[in-house]
Amino acid sequence: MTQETVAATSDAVLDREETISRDELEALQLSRLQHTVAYAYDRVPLYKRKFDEAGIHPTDLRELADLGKFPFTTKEDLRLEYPFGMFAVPQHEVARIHASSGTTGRATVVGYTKKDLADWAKLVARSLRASGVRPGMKVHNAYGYGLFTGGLGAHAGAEALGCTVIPISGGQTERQITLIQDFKPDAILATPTYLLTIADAMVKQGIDPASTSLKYAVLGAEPWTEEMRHELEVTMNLKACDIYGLSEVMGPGVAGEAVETQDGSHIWEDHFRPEIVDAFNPAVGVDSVLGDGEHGELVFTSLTKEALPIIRYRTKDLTRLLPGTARPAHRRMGRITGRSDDMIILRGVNLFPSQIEEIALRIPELSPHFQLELTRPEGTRMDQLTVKIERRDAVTVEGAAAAAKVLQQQIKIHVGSSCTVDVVEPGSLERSNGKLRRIYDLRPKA
Ligand code: DLL
Repeated sequence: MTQETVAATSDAVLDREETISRDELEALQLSRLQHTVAYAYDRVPLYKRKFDEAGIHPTDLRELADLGKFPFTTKEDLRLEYPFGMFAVPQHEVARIHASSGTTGRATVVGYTKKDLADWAKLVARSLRASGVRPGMKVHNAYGYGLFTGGLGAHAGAEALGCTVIPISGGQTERQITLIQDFKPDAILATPTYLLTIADAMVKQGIDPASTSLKYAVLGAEPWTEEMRHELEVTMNLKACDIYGLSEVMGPGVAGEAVETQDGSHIWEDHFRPEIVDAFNPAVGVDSVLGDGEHGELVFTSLTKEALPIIRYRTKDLTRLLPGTARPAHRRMGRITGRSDDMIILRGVNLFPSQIEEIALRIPELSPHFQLELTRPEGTRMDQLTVKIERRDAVTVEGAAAAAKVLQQQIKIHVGSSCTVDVVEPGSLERSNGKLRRIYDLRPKA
């Protein structure tokens, strides 16, 4: 452990910044923020241009609320500056590059200095520790390795915490199961839907998923619900916590959940300043910033990053900020209900896949394996939603048909949308290998 750490809870040593007061934290945020906006303005032409256009200067940032006067940064900005235009250091100081898959346009490229990598590892270690992982534990890392930040990000954090890391990456589910049986890891790091795939495959092999050595799961990279947490905890007999992050801001470990409270991820506010803004209001300015507890789009400003300082990045993730609990100075984020660009608008009603997950998992006959299909039957202008969902193994076809009716009614009551529910055979829908695609938009392209 470094000198920055002090003893805090009975069985874990926390970073000093995890235990400071809110006042001390905000003072730290202000000085780091003042440095970051000046640093970004001086080193990244895009920020200079945007600040100048908005008539704002780094010296205008006198208190934390002044951040609301600065322009937002979007994924589009990163795409336009592809590949390295947003980097604030010369290339030889960039120790690592990651990138998004680029399936919906040009990839977004992010970079890290040696210090950025050390900070990232520290924050992932902090998140894992909050979620129950301890030095000396064996950690099975099933996040994908490569340009995706999940694999290498989680790996470095687990190593920094002092764990034994098993770098299996995503996929090859049979092999994952063999290694879990043979190596007896204490913790698993994966997307929630991939952990479900693993549990399912275990059952198929006649292995009880509750019988493994796994005690902790640290899950993220896609939206998931309390119902899914319950499903995984019961099926696998472990404690499942959330980890949140995004590559443009760092990667996994921007926020992490405490196992003793399991009440949402604490945003590590000594490194990131969060804001919630009105997702559908393009206005820039202090007025567009919403208060704690209000639902909107999460926006982040990095406070310590060197290679890719990011100012007011629009994540498109919809959630709200809540007061800190297990780490009182650091605010929590509510569950991500969805992304603003993943929202289905069905005859005027907004709908997210996580709402369907929440409702479906309360119906015992239905499994967590579902897809949403959007169609527009020929000759009509009406969009139609079909929920394809697998019945549980032990359920009869008649039982499943009754469950389908219940699901349809519940969606109508709780979401307000009419849809068709199609209960399908167990094992017939595509399984996740990482981030699962839930929405299949089969409507004719305009
Ligand atoms: O998914 C980083 C990550 C890896 C986080 C492993 C956690 C674990 P990106 O590929 O850039 O980075 O995708 C970021 O994924 O904006 C959210 O929409 C979604 N996301 C990430 N974590 C969560 C979570 C990684 N815990 C995007 N809950 C984000 C809900 C999440 N959504």
